Amino acid sequence: IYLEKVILHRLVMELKTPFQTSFGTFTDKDFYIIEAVDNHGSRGFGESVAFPAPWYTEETGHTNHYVMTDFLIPLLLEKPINHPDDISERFSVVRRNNMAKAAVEGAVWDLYAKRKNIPLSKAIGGKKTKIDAGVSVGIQPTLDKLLAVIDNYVADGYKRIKLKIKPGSDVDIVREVRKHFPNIQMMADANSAYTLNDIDTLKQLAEFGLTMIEQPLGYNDIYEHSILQHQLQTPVCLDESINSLADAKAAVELGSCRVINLKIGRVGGISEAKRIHDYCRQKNIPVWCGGMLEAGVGRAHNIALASLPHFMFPGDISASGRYWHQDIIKPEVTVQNGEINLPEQPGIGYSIDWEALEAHRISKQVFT
Ligand code: OSB
Ligand code: MG
Repeated sequence: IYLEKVILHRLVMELKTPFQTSFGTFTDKDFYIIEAVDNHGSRGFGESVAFPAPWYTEETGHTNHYVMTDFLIPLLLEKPINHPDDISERFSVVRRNNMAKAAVEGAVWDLYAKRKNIPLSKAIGGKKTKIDAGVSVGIQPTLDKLLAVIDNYVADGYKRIKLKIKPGSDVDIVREVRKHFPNIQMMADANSAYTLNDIDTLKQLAEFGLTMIEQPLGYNDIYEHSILQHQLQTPVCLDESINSLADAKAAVELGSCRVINLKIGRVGGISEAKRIHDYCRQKNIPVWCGGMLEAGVGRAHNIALASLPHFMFPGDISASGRYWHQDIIKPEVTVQNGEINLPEQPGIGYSIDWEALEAHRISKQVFT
């Protein structure tokens, strides 16, 4: 692949409704669409998934922009690329900044699959023709509101509901939701809101048949989660703690979790996500695809990743309309009977809706 230029489109998109987690409330996304153009005029697209504030990990839209423009894009344009799997090695001179790396690598993956005239899912080894859709439900102002929101998602066919919990908004909430929805596949995500002192609360949640509890302890922790998992019946799923294959190995070997949430941005790209997927498959640790409130381009990458065989649970991969009034891709992502069909077009399989993208764009920069 001989790249001729990289274009950064900065977009601001307002969420349909604010999304509340244990650490803060999101109202909009300010992020970048990365467009890579090669010497044939083929174009690939990636999306930076960091949030406007460093609440979930240390990265933000601003740090993504800085690292991409000062380091990653020059490295990318420096010499031709044999295969997208080589990019993570080339970027390894930059420490961490995984979401910035993944955004740039993602554009090259899309371009590579388009040049081969195959869907991205096939380019990375995916075999599924459809994937199961789940939905992450933010913390709601009242229990009635929460039940009404879940009711709508159940009616839309979502196969798994994830509840956001935090101290003071946990056991009672989960009990009530389970009472109203006795049969739904349900899990809880704490986004690091607890400590080992809360072990009794976490044990109480086991009564309500949660398929797993996500990231209960420190965002950087692997050791204390191993202590917790050895005392907890409910499988622990790690999200924030897993930023690389090395982290996944440490967590699995120490028994810190029985499930891993894989996010392309958090681990630095599709290539590293595949390596973690393959390792977890060997170790019999199921994975599923997490979400970052993505717009259409990032959503399309997630759909492709989740087509790999060891994605064993519905992901936080929902319809475009779950977050956006108008997405930036055509067609938009839709959920039918709780499933999303893998697109069959080359690359990410969705076209850019340029009118929509330009409506949300606040600036554009070209690098050669
Ligand atoms: O922990 O997975 C998370 C949203 C913002 C920050 C962190 C997380 C989330 C979600 C929603 O759970 C994922 C999505 O629906 O895209
Ligand atoms: Mg999470």
